[in-house]
Amino acid sequence: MARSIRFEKQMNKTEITSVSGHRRWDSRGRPTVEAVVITRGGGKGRALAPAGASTGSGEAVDLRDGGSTLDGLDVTRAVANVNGRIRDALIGLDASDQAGIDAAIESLDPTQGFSELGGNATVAVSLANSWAVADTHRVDLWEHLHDSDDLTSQQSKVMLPMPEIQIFGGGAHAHRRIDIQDLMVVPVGASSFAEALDWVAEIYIAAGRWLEDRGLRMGVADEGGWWPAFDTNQQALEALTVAIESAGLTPVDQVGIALDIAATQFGSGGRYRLGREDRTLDTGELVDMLAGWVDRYPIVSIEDPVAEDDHEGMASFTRTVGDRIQVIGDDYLVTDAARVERAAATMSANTVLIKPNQAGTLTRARAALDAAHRNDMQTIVSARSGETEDVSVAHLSVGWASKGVKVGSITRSERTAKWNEMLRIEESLGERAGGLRK
Ligand code: 2PG
Ligand code: MG
Repeated sequence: MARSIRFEKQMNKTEITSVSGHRRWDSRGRPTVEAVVITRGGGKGRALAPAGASTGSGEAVDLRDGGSTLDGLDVTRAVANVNGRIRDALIGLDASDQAGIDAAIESLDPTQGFSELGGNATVAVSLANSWAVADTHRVDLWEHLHDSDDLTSQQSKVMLPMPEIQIFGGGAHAHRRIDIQDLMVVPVGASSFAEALDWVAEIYIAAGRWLEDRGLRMGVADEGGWWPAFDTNQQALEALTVAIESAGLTPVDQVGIALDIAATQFGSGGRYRLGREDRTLDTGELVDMLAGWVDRYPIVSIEDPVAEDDHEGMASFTRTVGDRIQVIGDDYLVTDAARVERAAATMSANTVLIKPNQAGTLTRARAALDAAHRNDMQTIVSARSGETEDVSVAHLSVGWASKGVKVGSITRSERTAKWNEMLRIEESLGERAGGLRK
Protein backbone atom coordinates (compact mmCIF):
# COMPACT_ATOMS: atom_id res chain seq x y z
CA MET A 1 0.00 0.00 0.00
CA ALA A 2 2.68 2.44 1.07
CA ARG A 3 4.57 1.51 -2.08
CA SER A 4 1.66 2.28 -4.38
CA ILE A 5 1.05 5.67 -2.75
CA ARG A 6 4.69 6.55 -3.30
CA PHE A 7 4.39 5.35 -6.90
CA GLU A 8 1.33 7.55 -7.47
CA LYS A 9 3.13 10.55 -6.08
CA GLN A 10 6.02 9.84 -8.39
CA MET A 11 3.68 9.53 -11.36
CA ASN A 12 2.05 12.87 -10.62
CA LYS A 13 5.18 14.91 -10.17
CA THR A 14 5.00 16.21 -13.72
CA GLU A 15 1.27 16.93 -13.67
CA ILE A 16 0.66 20.50 -14.78
CA THR A 17 -0.82 22.59 -11.98
CA SER A 18 -0.44 26.05 -13.45
CA VAL A 19 -0.02 27.74 -16.84
CA SER A 20 0.20 31.50 -17.15
CA GLY A 21 0.91 34.03 -19.88
CA HIS A 22 2.64 37.38 -19.40
CA ARG A 23 3.43 40.37 -21.57
CA ARG A 24 7.17 41.07 -21.79
CA TRP A 25 9.53 43.03 -24.09
CA ASP A 26 11.93 41.92 -26.80
CA SER A 27 15.21 43.23 -28.18
CA ARG A 28 13.46 45.53 -30.68
CA GLY A 29 11.33 47.13 -27.94
CA ARG A 30 8.25 45.19 -28.97
CA PRO A 31 5.93 43.25 -26.68
CA THR A 32 6.23 39.48 -26.65
CA VAL A 33 4.65 36.49 -24.94
CA GLU A 34 6.14 34.81 -21.90
CA ALA A 35 4.66 31.55 -20.64
CA VAL A 36 5.20 29.92 -17.25
CA VAL A 37 4.31 26.28 -16.57
CA ILE A 38 4.40 24.75 -13.09
CA THR A 39 4.21 21.07 -12.20
CA ARG A 40 2.94 19.29 -9.10
CA GLY A 41 6.52 18.36 -8.25
CA GLY A 42 7.41 22.05 -7.99
CA GLY A 43 9.12 22.27 -11.38
CA LYS A 44 8.86 25.66 -13.00
CA GLY A 45 9.46 26.38 -16.66
CA ARG A 46 9.54 29.75 -18.35
CA ALA A 47 9.97 30.66 -22.02
CA LEU A 48 9.59 33.73 -24.18
CA ALA A 49 8.54 33.80 -27.81
CA PRO A 50 11.02 35.34 -30.26
CA ALA A 51 9.95 37.18 -33.43
CA GLY A 52 11.32 37.36 -36.96
CA ALA A 53 11.60 40.38 -39.25
CA SER A 54 12.28 38.46 -42.44
CA THR A 55 9.68 35.77 -42.12
CA GLY A 56 8.67 32.97 -44.44
CA SER A 57 5.03 33.00 -45.50
CA GLY A 58 4.60 29.43 -44.27
CA GLU A 59 5.57 30.19 -40.66
CA ALA A 60 3.26 29.78 -37.67
CA VAL A 61 1.41 33.05 -37.20
CA ASP A 62 2.90 35.65 -34.87
CA LEU A 63 -0.37 36.95 -33.45
CA ARG A 64 -0.43 40.71 -32.93
CA ASP A 65 -3.28 42.96 -31.81
CA GLY A 66 -3.27 45.33 -34.78
CA GLY A 67 -4.58 48.86 -34.36
CA SER A 68 -2.44 51.93 -33.77
CA THR A 69 -0.89 51.26 -30.36
CA LEU A 70 2.74 50.15 -30.59
CA ASP A 71 2.45 49.99 -34.36
CA GLY A 72 -0.17 47.28 -34.02
CA LEU A 73 2.42 44.92 -32.53
CA ASP A 74 0.97 44.35 -29.07
CA VAL A 75 0.36 40.77 -27.98
CA THR A 76 -2.47 41.06 -25.46
CA ARG A 77 -4.63 38.64 -27.46
CA ALA A 78 -1.88 36.03 -27.59
CA VAL A 79 -1.21 36.43 -23.85
CA ALA A 80 -4.96 36.11 -23.15
CA ASN A 81 -5.01 32.87 -25.16
CA VAL A 82 -2.33 31.43 -22.86
CA ASN A 83 -4.30 32.48 -19.79
CA GLY A 84 -7.57 31.20 -21.24
CA ARG A 85 -7.98 28.35 -23.69
CA ILE A 86 -4.46 26.96 -23.52
CA ARG A 87 -4.31 27.01 -19.75
CA ASP A 88 -7.74 25.35 -19.42
CA ALA A 89 -6.69 22.58 -21.80
CA LEU A 90 -3.36 21.82 -20.13
CA ILE A 91 -4.09 21.90 -16.41
CA GLY A 92 -3.99 18.33 -15.09
CA LEU A 93 -2.11 16.89 -18.09
CA ASP A 94 1.27 15.20 -17.78
CA ALA A 95 3.97 17.68 -18.82
CA SER A 96 6.45 14.87 -19.43
CA ASP A 97 4.37 13.83 -22.46
CA GLN A 98 5.55 16.70 -24.67
CA ALA A 99 3.83 15.28 -27.75
CA GLY A 100 0.58 14.97 -25.80
CA ILE A 101 0.85 18.54 -24.53
CA ASP A 102 1.52 19.85 -28.02
CA ALA A 103 -1.33 17.77 -29.45
CA ALA A 104 -3.67 19.25 -26.83
CA ILE A 105 -2.61 22.74 -27.93
CA GLU A 106 -3.06 21.82 -31.60
CA SER A 107 -6.55 20.48 -30.99
CA LEU A 108 -7.63 23.96 -29.84
CA ASP A 109 -6.77 25.58 -33.15
CA PRO A 110 -7.64 23.87 -36.42
CA THR A 111 -6.11 26.63 -38.58
CA GLN A 112 -2.88 26.29 -40.49
CA GLY A 113 -0.15 27.87 -38.41
CA PHE A 114 -2.05 28.60 -35.19
CA SER A 115 -3.63 31.77 -36.52
CA GLU A 116 -6.27 31.78 -33.76
CA LEU A 117 -4.09 31.05 -30.73
CA GLY A 118 -0.93 32.66 -32.13
CA GLY A 119 2.25 30.72 -32.78
CA ASN A 120 3.88 33.11 -30.30
CA ALA A 121 1.48 31.85 -27.60
CA THR A 122 1.86 28.19 -28.52
CA VAL A 123 5.66 28.15 -28.81
CA ALA A 124 6.11 29.93 -25.49
CA VAL A 125 3.89 27.39 -23.71
CA SER A 126 5.42 24.41 -25.49
CA LEU A 127 8.95 25.48 -24.56
CA ALA A 128 7.97 26.44 -21.01
CA ASN A 129 6.49 22.97 -20.61
CA SER A 130 9.79 21.29 -21.48
CA TRP A 131 11.66 23.56 -19.06
CA ALA A 132 9.14 22.65 -16.34
CA VAL A 133 9.75 18.93 -16.84
CA ALA A 134 13.52 19.40 -16.77
CA ASP A 135 13.20 21.48 -13.61
CA THR A 136 10.95 18.87 -11.99
CA HIS A 137 13.68 16.30 -12.55
CA ARG A 138 16.41 18.81 -11.65
CA VAL A 139 18.30 18.30 -14.91
CA ASP A 140 19.43 20.77 -17.53
CA LEU A 141 17.01 21.22 -20.41
CA TRP A 142 19.52 19.90 -22.95
CA GLU A 143 19.91 16.71 -20.94
CA HIS A 144 16.18 16.30 -20.64
CA LEU A 145 15.87 16.66 -24.43
CA HIS A 146 18.74 14.54 -25.52
CA ASP A 147 18.53 11.18 -27.07
CA SER A 148 21.69 9.43 -25.99
CA ASP A 149 22.15 7.79 -29.40
CA ASP A 150 22.27 11.22 -31.03
CA LEU A 151 24.79 12.70 -28.71
CA THR A 152 27.35 10.16 -27.87
CA SER A 153 30.23 9.31 -30.08
CA GLN A 154 33.24 7.48 -28.72
CA GLN A 155 33.63 7.37 -24.96
CA SER A 156 30.27 9.02 -24.34
CA LYS A 157 31.52 12.42 -25.32
CA VAL A 158 28.94 15.14 -25.89
CA MET A 159 29.60 17.26 -28.94
CA LEU A 160 28.45 20.84 -29.22
CA PRO A 161 27.04 22.49 -32.34
CA MET A 162 29.24 24.65 -34.57
CA PRO A 163 28.21 28.32 -34.16
CA GLU A 164 27.46 30.69 -37.06
CA ILE A 165 28.05 34.19 -35.67
CA GLN A 166 27.09 37.45 -37.33
CA ILE A 167 29.70 40.12 -38.04
CA PHE A 168 27.76 42.36 -40.45
CA GLY A 169 24.00 42.83 -40.65
CA GLY A 170 22.11 43.93 -43.75
CA GLY A 171 18.77 43.43 -45.44
CA ALA A 172 15.68 43.77 -43.30
CA HIS A 173 17.83 43.95 -40.16
CA ALA A 174 19.73 47.08 -41.24
CA HIS A 175 17.40 49.17 -43.37
CA ARG A 176 18.51 47.33 -46.50
CA ARG A 177 21.84 49.09 -46.81
CA ILE A 178 22.96 45.94 -48.59
CA ASP A 179 20.71 43.16 -49.84
CA ILE A 180 22.33 40.26 -47.99
CA GLN A 181 20.81 39.99 -44.54
CA ASP A 182 23.49 38.20 -42.55
CA LEU A 183 27.25 37.93 -42.99
CA MET A 184 28.53 35.46 -40.44
CA VAL A 185 31.68 33.58 -39.56
CA VAL A 186 31.96 29.89 -38.74
CA PRO A 187 35.00 28.99 -36.61
CA VAL A 188 35.41 25.58 -38.23
CA GLY A 189 38.90 25.02 -36.84
CA ALA A 190 38.10 25.79 -33.20
CA SER A 191 38.43 22.93 -30.78
CA SER A 192 35.90 24.11 -28.22
CA PHE A 193 32.98 26.51 -27.94
CA ALA A 194 35.06 28.77 -25.72
CA GLU A 195 37.81 28.98 -28.33
CA ALA A 196 35.25 29.57 -31.08
CA LEU A 197 33.86 32.60 -29.26
CA ASP A 198 37.35 33.98 -28.59
CA TRP A 199 38.14 33.84 -32.30
CA VAL A 200 34.88 35.46 -33.32
CA ALA A 201 35.29 38.27 -30.80
CA GLU A 202 38.70 39.03 -32.36
CA ILE A 203 37.11 39.11 -35.82
CA TYR A 204 34.34 41.40 -34.58
CA ILE A 205 36.94 43.84 -33.22
CA ALA A 206 39.00 43.67 -36.42
CA ALA A 207 35.92 44.27 -38.57
CA GLY A 208 34.90 47.28 -36.46
CA ARG A 209 38.37 48.76 -36.76
CA TRP A 210 38.41 48.22 -40.52
CA LEU A 211 35.10 50.06 -40.85
CA GLU A 212 36.18 52.86 -38.52
CA ASP A 213 39.35 53.46 -40.55
CA ARG A 214 37.29 53.92 -43.71
CA GLY A 215 34.48 55.95 -42.16
CA LEU A 216 32.00 53.16 -42.90
CA ARG A 217 30.86 52.38 -39.36
CA MET A 218 27.20 53.39 -38.95
CA GLY A 219 25.97 51.44 -35.95
CA VAL A 220 24.79 47.94 -35.18
CA ALA A 221 22.07 45.95 -36.88
CA ASP A 222 19.18 44.11 -35.20
CA GLU A 223 21.24 41.08 -34.23
CA GLY A 224 24.25 43.01 -32.95
CA GLY A 225 26.48 42.78 -36.03
CA TRP A 226 28.01 45.93 -37.48
CA TRP A 227 25.74 47.90 -39.78
CA PRO A 228 28.21 49.35 -42.26
CA ALA A 229 27.76 51.82 -45.08
CA PHE A 230 28.82 49.35 -47.78
CA ASP A 231 28.00 50.18 -51.39
CA THR A 232 27.89 46.66 -52.72
CA ASN A 233 27.26 43.19 -51.36
CA GLN A 234 30.67 42.11 -52.55
CA GLN A 235 32.41 44.85 -50.57
CA ALA A 236 30.94 43.22 -47.44
CA LEU A 237 32.48 39.90 -48.42
CA GLU A 238 35.87 41.49 -49.04
CA ALA A 239 35.74 43.26 -45.68
CA LEU A 240 34.79 40.10 -43.85
CA THR A 241 37.62 38.11 -45.42
CA VAL A 242 40.09 40.85 -44.46
CA ALA A 243 38.71 40.97 -40.91
CA ILE A 244 39.29 37.22 -40.49
CA GLU A 245 42.89 37.62 -41.63
CA SER A 246 43.47 40.76 -39.52
CA ALA A 247 42.34 38.80 -36.48
CA GLY A 248 45.27 36.47 -37.15
CA LEU A 249 43.07 33.61 -38.34
CA THR A 250 43.25 31.57 -41.53
CA PRO A 251 40.24 31.69 -43.83
CA VAL A 252 38.97 28.23 -44.82
CA ASP A 253 41.11 26.20 -42.39
CA GLN A 254 40.14 28.06 -39.24
CA VAL A 255 37.22 30.29 -40.14
CA GLY A 256 34.68 30.16 -42.94
CA ILE A 257 32.00 32.60 -44.02
CA ALA A 258 28.28 31.90 -43.83
CA LEU A 259 25.73 34.07 -45.63
CA ASP A 260 22.01 34.38 -45.13
CA ILE A 261 20.91 35.92 -48.41
CA ALA A 262 17.26 35.98 -47.23
CA ALA A 263 16.35 36.45 -50.89
CA THR A 264 12.60 36.38 -50.24
CA GLN A 265 13.12 39.93 -49.01
CA PHE A 266 14.22 41.25 -52.37
CA GLY A 267 12.73 38.94 -54.94
CA SER A 268 9.91 36.66 -56.02
CA GLY A 269 8.74 35.01 -59.20
CA GLY A 270 12.35 34.59 -60.32
CA ARG A 271 13.21 38.35 -60.31
CA TYR A 272 15.67 39.77 -57.78
CA ARG A 273 16.27 43.46 -57.18
CA LEU A 274 19.67 44.45 -55.76
CA GLY A 275 18.76 47.86 -54.38
CA ARG A 276 22.02 49.69 -53.85
CA GLU A 277 23.60 48.18 -56.94
CA ASP A 278 20.52 49.14 -58.97
CA ARG A 279 20.35 45.82 -60.84
CA THR A 280 17.69 43.21 -61.35
CA LEU A 281 18.74 39.59 -61.74
CA ASP A 282 16.80 36.53 -62.78
CA THR A 283 17.19 33.28 -60.89
CA GLY A 284 19.98 31.99 -63.12
CA GLU A 285 21.97 35.20 -62.75
CA LEU A 286 21.54 35.21 -58.98
CA VAL A 287 22.60 31.57 -58.73
CA ASP A 288 25.66 32.32 -60.91
CA MET A 289 26.59 35.37 -58.84
CA LEU A 290 26.41 33.41 -55.58
CA ALA A 291 28.26 30.42 -57.03
CA GLY A 292 30.97 32.85 -58.17
CA TRP A 293 31.27 34.11 -54.59
CA VAL A 294 31.64 30.53 -53.39
CA ASP A 295 34.61 30.18 -55.76
CA ARG A 296 36.26 33.44 -54.66
CA TYR A 297 35.60 33.69 -50.92
CA PRO A 298 35.96 31.22 -48.04
CA ILE A 299 32.21 30.56 -47.98
CA VAL A 300 31.03 27.41 -46.21
CA SER A 301 27.30 28.06 -46.02
CA ILE A 302 24.55 29.97 -47.85
CA GLU A 303 21.00 30.26 -46.53
CA ASP A 304 17.91 31.08 -48.63
CA PRO A 305 19.94 31.87 -51.78
CA VAL A 306 16.71 32.44 -53.70
CA ALA A 307 13.16 33.33 -52.65
CA GLU A 308 10.90 30.95 -50.77
CA ASP A 309 8.74 30.36 -53.87
CA ASP A 310 11.72 29.65 -56.15
CA HIS A 311 11.84 25.89 -55.81
CA GLU A 312 13.72 25.45 -59.09
CA GLY A 313 16.27 28.06 -58.03
CA MET A 314 16.91 26.20 -54.76
CA ALA A 315 17.37 22.93 -56.65
CA SER A 316 19.66 24.53 -59.21
CA PHE A 317 21.79 26.23 -56.54
CA THR A 318 22.06 23.00 -54.55
CA ARG A 319 23.10 21.13 -57.71
CA THR A 320 25.76 23.77 -58.37
CA VAL A 321 27.43 24.08 -54.95
CA GLY A 322 25.67 21.64 -52.62
CA ASP A 323 28.60 19.23 -52.62
CA ARG A 324 30.93 21.98 -51.33
CA ILE A 325 28.88 24.07 -48.91
CA GLN A 326 25.78 24.01 -46.75
CA VAL A 327 22.70 25.14 -48.66
CA ILE A 328 20.22 26.06 -45.97
CA GLY A 329 16.47 26.39 -46.23
CA ASP A 330 14.96 28.87 -43.77
CA ASP A 331 12.03 30.83 -45.27
CA TYR A 332 11.99 28.04 -47.83
CA LEU A 333 11.40 25.22 -45.32
CA VAL A 334 9.95 27.07 -42.28
CA THR A 335 10.80 24.21 -39.88
CA ASP A 336 8.14 22.04 -41.49
CA ALA A 337 8.66 18.27 -41.77
CA ALA A 338 6.67 17.90 -45.01
CA ARG A 339 8.66 20.64 -46.72
CA VAL A 340 11.89 19.08 -45.48
CA GLU A 341 10.85 15.74 -46.99
CA ARG A 342 10.10 17.44 -50.30
CA ALA A 343 13.43 19.27 -50.28
CA ALA A 344 15.21 15.98 -49.59
CA ALA A 345 13.40 14.25 -52.45
CA THR A 346 14.17 17.04 -54.91
CA MET A 347 17.62 17.79 -53.49
CA SER A 348 16.80 21.47 -53.20
CA ALA A 349 18.70 22.04 -49.93
CA ASN A 350 21.13 20.01 -47.83
CA THR A 351 20.65 21.79 -44.48
CA VAL A 352 17.56 22.82 -42.53
CA LEU A 353 17.27 25.81 -40.24
CA ILE A 354 15.25 24.88 -37.16
CA LYS A 355 13.34 27.75 -35.56
CA PRO A 356 10.82 26.55 -32.97
CA ASN A 357 8.54 29.55 -33.45
CA GLN A 358 8.21 28.87 -37.18
CA ALA A 359 6.73 25.50 -36.25
CA GLY A 360 4.68 26.69 -33.27
CA THR A 361 5.44 23.74 -30.99
CA LEU A 362 8.46 21.79 -29.87
CA THR A 363 6.99 18.59 -31.28
CA ARG A 364 6.57 20.07 -34.76
CA ALA A 365 10.08 21.55 -34.66
CA ARG A 366 11.48 18.20 -33.60
CA ALA A 367 9.60 16.50 -36.46
CA ALA A 368 11.30 18.83 -38.95
CA LEU A 369 14.69 18.08 -37.37
CA ASP A 370 14.03 14.33 -37.45
CA ALA A 371 12.94 14.52 -41.10
CA ALA A 372 16.21 16.28 -41.92
CA HIS A 373 18.40 13.79 -40.06
CA ARG A 374 16.49 10.84 -41.54
CA ASN A 375 17.33 12.18 -44.99
CA ASP A 376 20.99 12.85 -44.21
CA MET A 377 20.45 16.58 -44.16
CA GLN A 378 22.14 18.74 -41.56
CA THR A 379 20.34 21.00 -39.10
CA ILE A 380 21.04 24.35 -37.50
CA VAL A 381 18.98 25.49 -34.54
CA SER A 382 18.37 29.22 -34.83
CA ALA A 383 17.15 32.19 -32.85
CA ARG A 384 15.25 35.10 -34.45
CA SER A 385 16.13 38.72 -35.07
CA GLY A 386 13.72 39.73 -32.30
CA GLU A 387 14.94 37.98 -29.16
CA THR A 388 14.99 38.05 -25.37
CA GLU A 389 17.04 36.60 -22.53
CA ASP A 390 15.45 33.21 -23.26
CA VAL A 391 18.12 30.54 -23.82
CA SER A 392 15.97 27.66 -25.04
CA VAL A 393 17.66 27.47 -28.44
CA ALA A 394 21.07 26.84 -26.83
CA HIS A 395 19.65 23.79 -25.06
CA LEU A 396 17.76 22.56 -28.12
CA SER A 397 20.89 22.70 -30.24
CA VAL A 398 22.84 20.55 -27.78
CA GLY A 399 20.01 18.25 -26.74
CA TRP A 400 18.83 17.65 -30.29
CA ALA A 401 22.37 17.26 -31.62
CA SER A 402 22.04 19.79 -34.41
CA LYS A 403 25.09 20.38 -36.56
CA GLY A 404 25.03 24.10 -35.91
CA VAL A 405 23.59 26.93 -33.88
CA LYS A 406 22.85 30.50 -35.01
CA VAL A 407 21.80 33.31 -32.69
CA GLY A 408 23.17 36.53 -34.21
CA SER A 409 26.31 38.40 -33.25
CA ILE A 410 28.65 38.30 -30.27
CA THR A 411 27.21 41.53 -28.88
CA ARG A 412 23.94 42.49 -27.17
CA SER A 413 22.65 40.59 -24.20
CA GLU A 414 19.82 38.78 -25.98
CA ARG A 415 22.56 37.19 -28.14
CA THR A 416 25.26 36.68 -25.51
CA ALA A 417 22.64 35.12 -23.21
CA LYS A 418 22.66 32.17 -25.61
CA TRP A 419 26.43 32.07 -26.16
CA ASN A 420 27.06 32.29 -22.42
CA GLU A 421 24.63 29.42 -21.89
CA MET A 422 26.61 27.36 -24.43
CA LEU A 423 29.76 28.08 -22.40
CA ARG A 424 28.00 26.99 -19.21
CA ILE A 425 26.90 23.77 -20.87
CA GLU A 426 30.40 23.14 -22.20
CA GLU A 427 31.94 23.74 -18.76
CA SER A 428 29.38 21.54 -17.05
CA LEU A 429 30.39 18.67 -19.34
CA GLY A 430 33.95 18.67 -18.07
CA GLU A 431 35.66 15.52 -19.36
CA ARG A 432 32.56 14.62 -21.37
CA ALA A 433 32.97 17.67 -23.64
CA GLY A 434 33.68 16.32 -27.11
CA GLY A 435 34.41 19.56 -29.00
CA LEU A 436 32.42 21.00 -31.88
CA ARG A 437 30.48 19.18 -34.58
CA LYS A 438 32.38 19.56 -37.82
C1 2PG B 1 16.91 34.55 -40.34
C2 2PG B 1 16.61 35.19 -39.01
C3 2PG B 1 17.76 35.20 -38.06
P1 2PG B 1 14.56 36.70 -38.80
O1 2PG B 1 16.47 35.01 -41.39
O2 2PG B 1 17.57 33.52 -40.35
O3 2PG B 1 18.90 35.82 -38.63
O4 2PG B 1 16.08 36.48 -39.18
O5 2PG B 1 14.39 36.26 -37.40
O6 2PG B 1 14.30 38.18 -38.99
O7 2PG B 1 13.76 35.87 -39.75
MG1 MG C 1 17.28 33.25 -42.58
